[in-house]
Amino acid sequence: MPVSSQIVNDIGLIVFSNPPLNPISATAGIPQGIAAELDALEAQPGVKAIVLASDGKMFSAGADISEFDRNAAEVGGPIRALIARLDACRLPLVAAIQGSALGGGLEVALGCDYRVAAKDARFALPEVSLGLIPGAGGTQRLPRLVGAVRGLEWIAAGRTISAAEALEAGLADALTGGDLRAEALAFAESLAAKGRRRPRDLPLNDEGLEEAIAALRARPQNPGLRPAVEAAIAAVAAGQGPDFDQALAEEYRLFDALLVSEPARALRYAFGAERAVARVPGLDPALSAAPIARVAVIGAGTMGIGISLAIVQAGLQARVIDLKPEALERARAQSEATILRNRDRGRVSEAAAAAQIAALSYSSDFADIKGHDLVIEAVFEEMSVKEQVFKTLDRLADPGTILASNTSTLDVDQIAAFTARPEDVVGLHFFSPANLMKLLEVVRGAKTSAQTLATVMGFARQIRKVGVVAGVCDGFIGNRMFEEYLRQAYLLLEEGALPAQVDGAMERWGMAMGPLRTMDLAGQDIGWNIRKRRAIEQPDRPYSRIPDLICEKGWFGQKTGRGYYIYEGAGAKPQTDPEVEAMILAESARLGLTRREISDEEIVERCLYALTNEGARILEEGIAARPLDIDTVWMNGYGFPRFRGGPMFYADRVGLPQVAARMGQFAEGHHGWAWEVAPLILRLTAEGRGFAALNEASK
Ligand code: 3H9
Repeated sequence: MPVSSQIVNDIGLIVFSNPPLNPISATAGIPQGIAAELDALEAQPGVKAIVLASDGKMFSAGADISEFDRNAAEVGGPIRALIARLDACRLPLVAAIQGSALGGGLEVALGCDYRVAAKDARFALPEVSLGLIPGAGGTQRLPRLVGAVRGLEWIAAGRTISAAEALEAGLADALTGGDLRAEALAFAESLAAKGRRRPRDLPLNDEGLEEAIAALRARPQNPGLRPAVEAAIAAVAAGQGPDFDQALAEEYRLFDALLVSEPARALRYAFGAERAVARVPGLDPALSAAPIARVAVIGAGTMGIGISLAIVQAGLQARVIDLKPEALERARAQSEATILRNRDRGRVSEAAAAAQIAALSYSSDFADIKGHDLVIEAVFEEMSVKEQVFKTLDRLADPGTILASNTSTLDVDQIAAFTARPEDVVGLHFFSPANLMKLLEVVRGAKTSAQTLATVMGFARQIRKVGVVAGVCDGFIGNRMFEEYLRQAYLLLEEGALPAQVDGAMERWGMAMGPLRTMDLAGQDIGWNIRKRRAIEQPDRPYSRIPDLICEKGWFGQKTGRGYYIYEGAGAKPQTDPEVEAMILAESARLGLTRREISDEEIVERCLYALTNEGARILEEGIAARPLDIDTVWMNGYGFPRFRGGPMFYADRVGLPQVAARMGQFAEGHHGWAWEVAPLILRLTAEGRGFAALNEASK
């Protein structure tokens, strides 16, 4: 039974259960069940108060997000009806909160008179991060308990509140380190004679609200979350009026409108996609990941340092192995400096920082890879170097140790063939800086075993990365698509745009950083090597010389102080470079192109549809299993705005027929190859379907 009740010493106890996280799911009958048990208990003459509790590690993760796209008009109904029922109850109500009370879960607790919580409980109304606002009374009841200014701050930031802060603010009424349910029952017993204290009946302290709203509006905002923040402001401000139900109706109206808005759709797609990537099609879900505790990282360069930091930050042991003692010393110094900086900035405690430093060890002896569950190679990106390393690993590593390569472009099958255990070999492509970036491309070789794959996906979770499985190809999912995106950026420069316009258009659209600034940050020299290779391998594709001209000057980007822009000093803003602009104009002239005015719209469409088109080819080749895998790569590794949902989701929202038609128009320019519409897009368009259908079909 998802909801049950009993009577303990004249106190009613309702317990709901919807594992693992207890969302208030109407499909599972949670709100209806709680209301029914409330009816039954209220009808019992001896019952003096009621405790509402849940089973499991968390009180509730909120309303059931998986229901939001089914019938938007009905989303609010059941949970709002339950809270109205709580309001109407004649008996005092106490919520017993363990773990977290989030979103709609917290709103149900706010429908009770009091909240007794475990000492380590946490509270949040995180709806804004989904492009929403609390839509079951949270914007009205929370401010009445903690004040309008504080309530708005918490809602607008989706902030997580500790139990201690909740107690201090009046959101929690008692904390316990002991038996929560027993404490909540005792608390209910102590107030049985007092009658009800409904949060809706409390006066609203709105002192300073106008100033707080002005300050909130003045803060830099993620453009995708701005509509939700504005709605939160409007809803909390509506609470200043005399009629609670009218304010509540305003909140419901704002929530219902946001629910079907584009940013909210994209943000909840992102939420689902980032979790769905862990369910790898064809991989037996019963196959459990072998635990990883000790990891050896081969190579003490930038990637090796970042990877080893990510490992120790997640509480595992990392041993960095490099033949050069001076590289190890540099790695040790850099890693310790990063950890201590995190400590000084209050990101980790003193004890955690000490534990991270202690979990790092260094060796220049390859024989020290013995005793490790996983070895991650992060040496120079050159097949002959990889060959040497993997032959050594094969000779020295314990049987069963997983051997991973951090290669970003090389053939993982070829690397696996250097060993006698290709089933234990896999690609783990980290993104720089590896201790910060969420994405981990998990490259499945032709012979990688299902067990190896399951274990490294578990490892990705352990180190708090979003692991996405990719097949073997040059560039895997992300970098292969990035090349097509960059190709358009370069061609746009030849045809009439300038760097600041290309970057500006993409950034205004929502990309964290424009393509040319990204290359300046990453270092132009890396791209240069790949492009030289491509010019030979792919003679049919349009090739712009502009980045080569810049590289020939030695302008590799931020690290050399110059790239597409001029950078004066560390962290300085990019300045327009007249010499670069002159070079671009000269190149257009050399090509015989009459430069033209290019709209921001064209820049955005060309860069994005190039991504979508290559993404479709990647799907056709089975390099990515589902469109959602591609979208997750782009949102977590390339600064694609979550409120746009990734290049495949976005193309669906525009409509594939429209996307294909625009590609056809672009093909009329002088760069035909790039706009040969991928057969998958043509097929889906003919079938009247979108990429979403492929995600659905894989469930
Ligand atoms: C809301 O409440 C609106 C109301 O104000 C108004 C209504 C009218 N619903 O993340 P995990 C699933 S909006 C459905 O891997 P963790 C999740 O998809 C909601 N499912 O665990 C996954 O399923 P699967 C406000 C949910 O420990 C499984 O549970 N609430 C929900 O890493 C495990 O999740 C939020 O925004 C849900 N609400 O992280 C909180 N939550 O295994 C959203 C989770 O099939 N949730 N699932 O892929 C979270 O932020 C994280 O899940 C949480 C746990 C921090 C709770």
